[in-house]
Amino acid sequence: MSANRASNVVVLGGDGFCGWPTSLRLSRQGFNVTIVDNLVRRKTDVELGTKSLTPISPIDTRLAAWQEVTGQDLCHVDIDIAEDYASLVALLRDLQPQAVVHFGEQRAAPYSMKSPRHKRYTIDNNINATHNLLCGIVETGLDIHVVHLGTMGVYGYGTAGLKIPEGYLPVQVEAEGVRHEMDIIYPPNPGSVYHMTKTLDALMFFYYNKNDQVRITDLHQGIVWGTNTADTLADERLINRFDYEGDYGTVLNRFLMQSVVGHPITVYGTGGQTRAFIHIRDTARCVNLAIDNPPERGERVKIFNQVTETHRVRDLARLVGQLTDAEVRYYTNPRNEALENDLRVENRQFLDLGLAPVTLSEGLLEEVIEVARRYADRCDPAKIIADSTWRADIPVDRVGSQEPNRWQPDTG
Ligand code: NAD
Ligand code: USQ
Repeated sequence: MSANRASNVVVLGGDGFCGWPTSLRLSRQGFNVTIVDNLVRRKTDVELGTKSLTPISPIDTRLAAWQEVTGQDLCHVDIDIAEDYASLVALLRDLQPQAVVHFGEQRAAPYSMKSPRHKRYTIDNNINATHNLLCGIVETGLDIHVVHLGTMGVYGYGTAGLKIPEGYLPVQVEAEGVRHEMDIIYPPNPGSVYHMTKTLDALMFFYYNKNDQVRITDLHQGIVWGTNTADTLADERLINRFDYEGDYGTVLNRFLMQSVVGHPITVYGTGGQTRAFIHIRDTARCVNLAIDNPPERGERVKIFNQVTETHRVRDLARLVGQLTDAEVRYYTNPRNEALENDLRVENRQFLDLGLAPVTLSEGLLEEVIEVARRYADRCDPAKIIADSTWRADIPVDRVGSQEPNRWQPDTG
């Protein structure tokens, strides 16, 4: 094991859907992993009257199981990183981590649009969490690499005919007859209050990198699907969470779960949205690659598009429908988004670092279906339809129809 491998890594939000399998992978790779998580996601399940489709163990049971299975220690510290700045700074001073992986934000777009309280919580939580981390690193004077989980949603999902570049757009401007070439941050175009927090995070990264030379990698991740990794499968108590309800459930996992419990597949609008996807196993691999390939001090924020493929929502619905004989239905879109979009994404950097992507295959879809089947009795059908809408004038559609739904809110 190299000295590098023996280093401390802090995983903010390490009890969550992406953070848990990533923490396990990093621990298995030999990093000393400390999970910082205030367990708010578990409390949100209580608020929403729902629970993970998979029976996730309490955090202490998870850690004990990992110790038993691998002999590796994983620690958990309960800090609200948005509220308790002093404890976060004390932890950084104490551990002097090589890297902090930052998953610790409210990540559901529908939850962020539920009510003024949810909008304000999402902004307060996510912006303070990221700013506390950056400010705290500068206060300690430590040279810590921040690896942040951002989103493809910072770009919006249009392409203007080009592949969405990895963070920076080369432009030419003409001033007083002289041509200048420069890279600008790709114009932000958030589609929800949640996505907006990620565009604001990006601006904070730009500033702290410029002013204080904080080393930062921002991973613009697509929609994560799948449930387990080899590590979470090692013991039933290590199982990863599976969100299926209207706020936190994401599209492909939802469609697979719906097909199992006999609910129609809930395509919003025409299903014309094209989105970027990545399997949960690649999430963990990419974060590992990002830690192993940090930017130099003084280098600009490194931005990766953490995606492996793109798919149109209605194509995914058809695929799952054909695989499982489930009915596909179209619902009034609770979101304020385009009826159709094309999406092409540059993702060379991770491929160049050796990522061999896990892409959508029948086998992997079956794997998720199998998990959903095993725990189908934990599903509350009443929680499947999304009841958060992007605007008060958008109706909640609990019935759907067989035909694509082209209704859109008035945008003046
Ligand atoms: P999650 O909600 O399952 O996990 C987030 C974790 O952070 C939770 O365990 C929660 O308790 C913790 N947390 C939140 N606020 C905190 C605070 N103030 N202090 C301490 N802990 C806090 O979400 P996830 O799906 O694992 O997503 C993790 C990150 O990856 C998010 O930032 C999200 O934006 C990003 N991401 C997720 C996806 C996806 O499809 N799940 C896609 C792209 C990007
Ligand atoms: N959709 C349906 N039916 C459903 C659920 C969703 O048609 O039952 C559609 C939505 O209208 C949307 C698309 O599927 O067009 C994706 O929705 P989603 O809920 O799967 O994903 P999103 O809200 O974008 O958010 C998720 C994660 C978020 C992450 C983001 C990456 O929750 O944390 O940032 O994916 S990305 O989409 O690339 O920006």
